[in-house]
Amino acid sequence: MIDIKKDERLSVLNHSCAHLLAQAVKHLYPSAKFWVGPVISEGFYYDIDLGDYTLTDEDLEKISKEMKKIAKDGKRIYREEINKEEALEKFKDDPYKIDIINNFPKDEVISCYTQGDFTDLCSGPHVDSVKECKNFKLLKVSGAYYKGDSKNKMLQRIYGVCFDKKEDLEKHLELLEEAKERDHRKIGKDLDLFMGHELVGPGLQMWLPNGATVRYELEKYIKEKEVKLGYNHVYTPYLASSELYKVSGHWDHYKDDMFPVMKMDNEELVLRPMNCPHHMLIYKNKLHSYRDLPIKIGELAPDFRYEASGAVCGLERVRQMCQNDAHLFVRPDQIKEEVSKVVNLILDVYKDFNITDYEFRLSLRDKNNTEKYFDDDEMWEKAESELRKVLVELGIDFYEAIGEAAFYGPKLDVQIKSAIGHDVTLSTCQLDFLLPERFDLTYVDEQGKKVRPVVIHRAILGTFDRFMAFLIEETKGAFPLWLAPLQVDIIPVNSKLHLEYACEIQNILNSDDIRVKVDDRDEKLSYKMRESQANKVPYTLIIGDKEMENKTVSYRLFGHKETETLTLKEFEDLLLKQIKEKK
Ligand code: TSB
Ligand code: ZN
Repeated sequence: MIDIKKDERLSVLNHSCAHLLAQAVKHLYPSAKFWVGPVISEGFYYDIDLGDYTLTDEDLEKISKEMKKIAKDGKRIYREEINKEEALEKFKDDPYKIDIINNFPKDEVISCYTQGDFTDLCSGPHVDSVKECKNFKLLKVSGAYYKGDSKNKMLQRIYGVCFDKKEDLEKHLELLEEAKERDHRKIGKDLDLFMGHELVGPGLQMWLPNGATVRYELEKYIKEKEVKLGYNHVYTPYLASSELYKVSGHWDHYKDDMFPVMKMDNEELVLRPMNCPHHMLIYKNKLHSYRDLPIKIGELAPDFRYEASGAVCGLERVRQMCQNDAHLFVRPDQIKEEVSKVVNLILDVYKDFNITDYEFRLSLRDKNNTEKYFDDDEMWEKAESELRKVLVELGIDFYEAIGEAAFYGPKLDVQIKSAIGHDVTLSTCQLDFLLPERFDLTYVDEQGKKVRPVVIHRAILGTFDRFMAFLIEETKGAFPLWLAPLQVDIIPVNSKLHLEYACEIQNILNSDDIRVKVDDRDEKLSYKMRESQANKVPYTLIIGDKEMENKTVSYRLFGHKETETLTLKEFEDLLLKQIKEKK
């Protein structure tokens, strides 16, 4: 889907359309007060204060009609430059605009844009005439706190999008509809994969049997892969004394993302936001020689993060997550090789899941943000350049993002886009010279001296939560055979006559660990087949007289209309082969 903000022309057009929206709102609700109306990747929005009144979908239609009228009238849009004093006078009835103006330096030249009877404070640029904004659509209205702060008043945010051509708008709206259909929250509900509940709370999802089956397969898949690569898996507690996070530095640099301390007697416990500190202690539990390194400690580990309630999103952003985590303790001379191996593992896994639409991002620190990042220029420069070198050597395209590093070091993140357009990190590989220092980790080098190892933090599937969200959207819920919650749905044509043979097939496939069910309900065949398709079961078997007599199975593959027939043995072998090959 097009990123409006990245397209220069569309960006200006959408900004002008935000003004057009504000003008229409002002006509219909003269007491409306306006905050800001920026362009975003999805189009534009405007934050508006309408007192106690809450806008409805019908109101959006009314506003839309008024916008069309103004656009048709076709007034020109004029830029005007004024000084601060004039601006304060011009917008004296708009407290939010006054707030913005007050933040300008005294001798700032302030620009505003006027179209007909409406003037807005704005740095521009804009299109020449409101006529150009006629192909728009208002998408939705939602609440938004003034300045994004929940202590402030809730304003109403109207979202919209605008294109030059009617056809482009229509195509875009179609894509939006499609994205809604692909949204993992919708599919997750339709296919009984996971659920939330207000009594549990925002960002806390429950995995239902279907979703849990997929997750179990994912866990098995990645753990087996890691074991082959020399990882050792551990289990560690989800709680720890707050002291642990004071040693690690989380207390100073990550506290806002953690749940508050639990105080008992004279103890202070916290829910862990990451697993690194526990793994550091496991490494430190023994003396290590240079010959033992790299040591790879892996864990499928639950973590807890205080994500804002407005930011949580299905399984994509949760407050309790389970990381596919590992910490690699390496010698400095092993950094390049081990980071390359992690990158190759990411690429290998992506091949298995047929993931092709992603971007590598080198996430760097923001030097000016001393609150988030520990202060050691030399350490940062070294770590950042090591990661950059690996990407260049592997010939991987990437972009750099300042301010996206972890507090302990730079990251190599793999970014993907969700169906509704969120840009999120799936996999990550991070280089860390800090935690080994803070935990005083050592190994004995060839000269018998104690020296520091380096830590690589990495999560290949990221978290099972976010990976599942991604997988649901990629497959639209039609999981590949090896992951499908139910792999084979057997429908006897006659639930009495053909039941015995159906159960015989079920037993054979069951003994191969294939997930299979016999649908012996007293329903019509066509109804059962439709339901099987709706549940996106890879193989639907139809078992009647012919199949029973010949010891064959007739099946329909999900999404196909034709029926194929094989002997039971051939069918069994086909399934086993496909599961093994992860087709
Ligand atoms: C890789 N200490 C490292 C670890 O060793 C770490 O915690 N890195 S992280 O903060 O980047 O998190 C790892 C991965 O978890 C991210 O790449 C992302 O895929 C996933 N993740 C982060 N926050 C959330 C969340 N709120 N909900 C779901 N998944 C998340
Ligand atoms: Zn870590």
